[in-house]
Amino acid sequence: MFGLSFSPAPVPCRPLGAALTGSILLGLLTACSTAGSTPAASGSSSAAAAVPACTGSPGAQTIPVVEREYSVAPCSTSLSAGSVTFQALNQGTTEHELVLMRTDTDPSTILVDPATQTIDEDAAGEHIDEVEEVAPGAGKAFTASLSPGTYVLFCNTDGHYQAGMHTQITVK
Ligand SMILES: [Cu+2]
Repeated sequence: MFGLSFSPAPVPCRPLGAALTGSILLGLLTACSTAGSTPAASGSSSAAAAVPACTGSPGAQTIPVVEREYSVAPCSTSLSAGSVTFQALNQGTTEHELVLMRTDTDPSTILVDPATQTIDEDAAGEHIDEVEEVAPGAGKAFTASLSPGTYVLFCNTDGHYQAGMHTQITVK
């Protein structure tokens, strides 16, 4: 599982890696975090991977949404009303889902049930559509016809919402 996507991540600190083969990764990470001269501008696993650009046109948009632990990153948070296809792209290492809900509530204030570690998708707003069980490295899509308003894109896998997997979007 390490080999697939991130193993040769460039470490933007110092060019001393070549000499230190065996324990380079750990060594460089330590060097990075303590050196401080170059705040990890790229390469760290927490740095945002590029989100593919939005495509289509107002009324028929396609919106890539990159999911990882623990964030939901659409190509844009300001969309046009009409047909919108959301493409959930799981760039994380665990399974995610992508749910679209219409609500005016600030997503950070929506209650998470401590027993289930999820939010109530029907109580918190109007559930529009979703894709479930998006495997790491995989993608799934759904298309919705959206009227102007405020929505939330989120993952409701146990514990993921409160860990940060929610993003508010506005449809105009
Ligand atoms: Cu998730």
